[in-house]
Amino acid sequence: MKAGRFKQWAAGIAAAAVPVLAFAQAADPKPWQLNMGQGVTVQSANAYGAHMFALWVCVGIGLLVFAAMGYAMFKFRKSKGAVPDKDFTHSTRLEIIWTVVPVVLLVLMAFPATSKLIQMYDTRNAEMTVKVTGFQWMWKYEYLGENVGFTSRLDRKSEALRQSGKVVSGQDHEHYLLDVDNVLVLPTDTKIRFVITADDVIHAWWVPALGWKQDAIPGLVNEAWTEIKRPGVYRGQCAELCGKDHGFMPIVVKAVPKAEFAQWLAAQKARNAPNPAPAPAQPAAPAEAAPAEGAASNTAEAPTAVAVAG
Ligand SMILES: [Cu+2]
Repeated sequence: MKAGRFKQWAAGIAAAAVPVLAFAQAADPKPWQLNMGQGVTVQSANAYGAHMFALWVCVGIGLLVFAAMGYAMFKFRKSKGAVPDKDFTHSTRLEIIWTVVPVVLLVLMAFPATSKLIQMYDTRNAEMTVKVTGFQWMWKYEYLGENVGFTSRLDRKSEALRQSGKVVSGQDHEHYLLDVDNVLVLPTDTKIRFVITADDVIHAWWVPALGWKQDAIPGLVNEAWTEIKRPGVYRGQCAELCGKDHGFMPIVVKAVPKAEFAQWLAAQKARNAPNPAPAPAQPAAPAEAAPAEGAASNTAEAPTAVAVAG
C-alpha cells in the first residue's frame, strides 16, 4: 500500500516536471514557471546571468549558515550536558570577519551587475528607432524616419470573449488577452532603440522575453534598446496600472530575420505611400513629438541600410 502511494507521488512529480522542463527554454513566462526566464536578447541574458550568480551565492550562504546552526544545535545540546557561556560579550575577530565577508560578497556581485546595468541604458549605435506611445488602451508604434506607423490593440476575438462574460479557457483562445490586431515587427540581430512615451496617463511597455520594462509617461520620452537574438513571437502587457482596461492592452513582438523585416517594411511603406500623413499621427502632442522626431534623424538612414543588406 505504501509502495502504491509512493508510485502515485513519483508519477505526480514526473508529470509536474515535464512541463517545467519544457518551459525552461521557452521565452515567454508560463504558468507555474519557477525561475526567471532567460529571454531572447542580450539584456535578458545579462539579467539572467546576474540573477543566477546572486542566487548561487545565496544558496552557498544558506547552506553554510543552516549547516552551522544545525551542527551547533546537535553538538551542543542540553541533554549532552552543554552549558551556555554566560560571560561571552563579543569577539573582535569574529565581528571583523562577519563584516568583511559580506562586504566582499556585495562588491563581487555589484561589479558585474553595475557594468551590465550601464550597458542596458546605452542606446548609442542603434541601427533603427521605434517610437512607442501608450494610450488608454492601446499602443502606437512608429518606425521613425520610415513613415511607417500603426496602432496595436487587443484582438477582436479576445475582446468578444471578455465581453461575453463566460469563463474563458485555453481552448477558446490560445493567447487570450495576449493577442493584438497589429503586431510590432522587428528585425533580429539589430540594435533597436525605443523612445517610449504616453498620450494620456502613465503606461509601461513590457515584454518579458526582451528583458526589460520601461515606463511610458506623458510629456516625457524614455529610452530603451533591444537586440533580439532569436526569431519568434514574444508577448507582453502594459505594466503600469493605467485605468479600467489596463489588463487589456497587450503587446506582441514578432522578431523576424533582417531580410524578412526589410521586405515587410517595404510593403508597409508601399501601403502608406498614397496618403503620406496617416491620421494616427495626430494624437501625439507636439512637445513630446519634437525631441523624438529630432532624435530620429540620426538613425533614419540605418533601416535603409538593412534593406540593402537584405
Ligand atoms: Cu496601460
